[in-house]
Amino acid sequence: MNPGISDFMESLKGRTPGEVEFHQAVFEVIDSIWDVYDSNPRYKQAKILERMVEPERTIMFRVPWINDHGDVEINRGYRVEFNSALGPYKGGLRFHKSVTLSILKFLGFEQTFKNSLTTLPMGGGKGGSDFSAKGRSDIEIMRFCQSFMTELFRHIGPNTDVPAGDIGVGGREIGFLFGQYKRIRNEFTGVLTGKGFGWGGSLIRPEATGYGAVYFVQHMLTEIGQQVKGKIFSVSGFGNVAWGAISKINELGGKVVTISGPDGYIYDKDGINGNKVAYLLELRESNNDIVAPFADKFGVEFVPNAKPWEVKVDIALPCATQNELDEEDARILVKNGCQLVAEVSNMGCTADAVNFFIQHHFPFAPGKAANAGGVAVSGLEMSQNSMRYNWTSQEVDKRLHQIMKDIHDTCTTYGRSDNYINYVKGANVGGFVKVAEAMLAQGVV
Ligand code: 2IT
Repeated sequence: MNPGISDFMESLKGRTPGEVEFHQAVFEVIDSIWDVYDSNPRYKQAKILERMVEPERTIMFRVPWINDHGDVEINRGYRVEFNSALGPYKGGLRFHKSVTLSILKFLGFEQTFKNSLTTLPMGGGKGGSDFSAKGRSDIEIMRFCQSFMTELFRHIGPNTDVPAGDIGVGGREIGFLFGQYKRIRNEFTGVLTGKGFGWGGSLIRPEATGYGAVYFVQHMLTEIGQQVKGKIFSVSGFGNVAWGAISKINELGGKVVTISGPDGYIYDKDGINGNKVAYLLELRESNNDIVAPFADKFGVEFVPNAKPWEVKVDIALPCATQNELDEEDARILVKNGCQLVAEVSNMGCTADAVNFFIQHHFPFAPGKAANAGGVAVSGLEMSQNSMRYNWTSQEVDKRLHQIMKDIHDTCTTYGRSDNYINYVKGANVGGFVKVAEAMLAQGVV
């Protein structure tokens, strides 16, 4: 490893002990952009990288609430306001028992570069809680969301910080959070995105992450002379992101044979289509966080305690969570003839899996490029809220298409070499340069 990179990482680890996911996300970026950084004395002199890895502000707070039995429960709430060089902090809220400061710092750091790639004026942030909806009633979820917002409201605003959904936070939770913000502030503003259509939400926002990822995959396939039509896909997860991706793949003539949950994966050789796709939303709303009921309902195969990457497919799309696809999975996919992997979850692949793909010149897209369609349509929701106007779904979809094409172009501009497009390098350099230039222009702040 380049000594400059190892010194930088050692120093970071010394200041942020134990934050392994954050270290992983930083290393991936530093490794890609080091040559650009090293050869640009302006960046070094202004300590741009050292500043970028330190969030501008980190808020941690107590979230007390009362469950259906009348007992008091306490969760921990967070908002990491990472970087505002390009616009208000922007990024989702994750409610899941695995949430820690390290997880939210990795997500907020990634979000800064992702948002930069979208071409829209958004800084980077992320937040959430170790609260999990699993086994909770809708009323408990509402009480939790209200308590969470009773502290968060003072830190956010339509020109300051605009949260949205992530794992465990969908339309239902955004509704409860928005209602409480509006009540406390006495203001109806675009302070959150992912709102329902009819009360400030954008058409296509629920579908946007999955649709955008499939548009990105279409551009990747064009580069290797292929198309979605006729391809077999494996997808992990069964939430909003998987749902959007599967809908678009079906529309374009591809076939999805897997989905997964914490309990195992579904194999459906006929393809997950028609009312099976709509059922995914019901599964999520049930608050059980398992995928097995899908097999019972549709009479298809359920493979317990396993990941879908062992299935032979043409294209694999991790759509669940970080580090869900490791080097062993990557080797199996490639051995089975897989032709392309795109992360739709954030940091869906381990560092070793990513290295394996790049070393084998295998077409691989990182989440910050492939899944940027979600936050991009959040940016378009902010624009519509500012105008107090709604675009049609065709209008939003057209803009989403253009943004995904622009991100693909940025990746090829910075990542193309002889006969391989390194999308990791392309996305990181492309995202970095814009943020770095804005930080330089704004002085030492
Ligand atoms: O990871 C992500 O980009 C999101 N969860 C969406 C963030 C947003 O502000 O829409």
